[in-house]
Amino acid sequence: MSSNLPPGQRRIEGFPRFGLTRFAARFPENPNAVKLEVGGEVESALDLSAALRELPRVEQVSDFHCVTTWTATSLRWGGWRYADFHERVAVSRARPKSSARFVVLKAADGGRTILPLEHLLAEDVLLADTLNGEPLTVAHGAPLRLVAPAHYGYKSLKHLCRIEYWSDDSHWRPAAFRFMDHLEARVAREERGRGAPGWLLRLLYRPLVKPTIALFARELARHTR
Ligand SMILES: Nc1nc2c(c(=O)[nH]1)N[C@H]1C(S)=C(S)[C@@H](COP(=O)(O)O)O[C@H]1N2
Ligand SMILES: [Mo]
Repeated sequence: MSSNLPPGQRRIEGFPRFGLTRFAARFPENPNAVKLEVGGEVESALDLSAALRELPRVEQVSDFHCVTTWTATSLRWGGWRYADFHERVAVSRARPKSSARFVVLKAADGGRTILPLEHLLAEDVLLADTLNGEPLTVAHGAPLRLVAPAHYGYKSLKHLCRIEYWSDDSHWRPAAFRFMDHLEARVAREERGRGAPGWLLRLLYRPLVKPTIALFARELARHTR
């Protein structure tokens, strides 16, 4: 898993805190209490966080690919499969329209992302609350985050607190510039952004890695001291 990296990716030591610059100094108000509202085109909008406890826990080891070209290898995530949450909890209790094709995910730091429902149902997509055997830290998305290893890191939303089911993507407003936001963002196909080829975005993004890691570390230190 770790020896052959996808196109344009380079292995990084450790696992840096990362994201769009404007999220560097934003943190969830309550990183200890899981909240998971389900809304959008559903019959009943409700908080389904308690229902997670009814689902089987899973662990998985996967690599994590940031669109800016760094890859953190062999991260051990623990939590619940999104497919289990969807099929055993969301469908029966929130009752999304049968036409639901897209899921918008929203975070307690103001972050958001979108994925086609079919990709969220893949076996390796988790709602994770542990990393390497420890509860998630604020740095890595406490109290709950999405982990979608086949997609660039910007789909693995940290501090997840709301999920919305939609029939189409017409409600979707990207958190970043539109060219940076691919609907699917599959790593194997190098779908880094839309309208611009992956190889070009690699070159644009690579110089941002070091300063962004430094900024996110600085703001975390300021927040936790
Ligand atoms: N809520 C939220 N989720 C987010 C981000 C963010 O800034 N806020 N950044 C995204 C990006 S670009 C990446 S690469 C990963 C980084 O996850 P990490 O900070 O745990 O390394 O989180 C993604 N999910
Ligand atoms: Mo990223």
